[in-house]
Amino acid sequence: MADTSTKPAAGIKQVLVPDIGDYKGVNVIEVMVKPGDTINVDDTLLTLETDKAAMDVPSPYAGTVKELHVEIGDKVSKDTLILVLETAESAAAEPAPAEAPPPSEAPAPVAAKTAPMEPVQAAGGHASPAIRRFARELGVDIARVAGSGAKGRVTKEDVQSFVKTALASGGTGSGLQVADMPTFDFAKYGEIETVPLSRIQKISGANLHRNWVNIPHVTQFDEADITDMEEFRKQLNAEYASQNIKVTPLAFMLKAAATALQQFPKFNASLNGDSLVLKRYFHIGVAVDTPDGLVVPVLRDVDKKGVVQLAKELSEISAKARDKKITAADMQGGCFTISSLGGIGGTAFTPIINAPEVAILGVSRSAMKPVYQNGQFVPRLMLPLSVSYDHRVIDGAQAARFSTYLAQVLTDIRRLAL
Ligand code: CAO
Repeated sequence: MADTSTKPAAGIKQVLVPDIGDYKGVNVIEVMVKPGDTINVDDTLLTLETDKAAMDVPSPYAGTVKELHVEIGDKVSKDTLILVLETAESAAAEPAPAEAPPPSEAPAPVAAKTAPMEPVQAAGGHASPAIRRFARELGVDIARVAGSGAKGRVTKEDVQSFVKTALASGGTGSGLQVADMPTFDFAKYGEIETVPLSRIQKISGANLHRNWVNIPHVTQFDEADITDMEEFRKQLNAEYASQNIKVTPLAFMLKAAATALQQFPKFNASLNGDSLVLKRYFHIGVAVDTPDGLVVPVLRDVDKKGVVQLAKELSEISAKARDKKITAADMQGGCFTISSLGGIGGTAFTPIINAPEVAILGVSRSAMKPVYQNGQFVPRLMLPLSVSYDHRVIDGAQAARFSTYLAQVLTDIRRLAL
């Protein structure tokens, strides 16, 4: 509605998607503003992506964002309403229409106002033009930033956290000063095939590397006698077979881990500067091996669920992961992670902590072993446990107590009910 007061007041402008050529239903991959933000003419509002290129949509006006009408994942076309802007007083001198301006008043085509259409890159450091510009301004090599956005895209927050980490390490002179890895011409020595890393491998690789170099890891090994647990598990499987529920040892491990986390709150914590954030919820991530790489969906409130319910959720979430249907939200909010290679084999391994968590449980394959009990060797089913922990938060004695407790709970599962 036009402003009828005598004093110069701010005007209301609707900002629409400008002419983007023949494209329709284009993906919104980045939203750079939120309600309350003050923006200038030509500030980037959105980044759109077609199957061939990414492009920024600049603001045709200056002002304050009153309403935002699009979000990441929306599909937009020319004239889709992006936002409602309260323009600055000078701009408000002209009457502000309540409805969308007719096409003749619509902002100029994107290409005229913004960086040229930029091809989407197949390599690491995939980012929109606005984020590339932001990274350039900070002197950041975008290829070195791990992307957490959709399709592994680098977001503004990724660039900011990259800079924070670089400052925290380089600023104190404690950054890793190591030589770059040399490149090799393997074809000189024989036939080769080059296979690009999957998107998941690129993201998880960067995260694993970051966690490995930033966290002082120690791994505590232990064994749990799960002879009785296995007997009970087989009994459960027979009972629930008609409901198609398969209870694997991992469901018990989840429950036992939640119980141990309740007993040892530091294992359910995150470091935040000089403080420790102790979480009162018990969400546990499970590493799932998929054809495209490793993903870690999170099971919520494990402490409040029974073993059968956990087994059901575990098979649902791992099927979802393998069908590539897992979302970013499914992988967020974890307090602790379990990486089980027990279905495959091995006697022990050293899992890498899934930051910002401070500990992770690795589970290897159970095996029958002779155990000395009451003066004789008896055959018992022994499960190898490997707990990696952040030594800045947890000391060795606590880690030994945690692992021992975990093993005790698995040995005598009645303790899960305590
Ligand atoms: N010891 C012995 N047997 C075990 C076992 C263990 N610790 N854990 C599982 N098994 C058995 C199961 O009982 C099942 O046996 P049956 O088929 O005879 O019933 C079989 O191994 C296969 O189990 P599974 O792997 O299908 O199921 P799970 O619940 O144990 O694990 C999941 C689910 C998603 C975690 C697993 O499939 C997976 O992806 N594991 C790999 C995780 C990974 O890659 N970790 C490394 C990350 S890098 O640090």
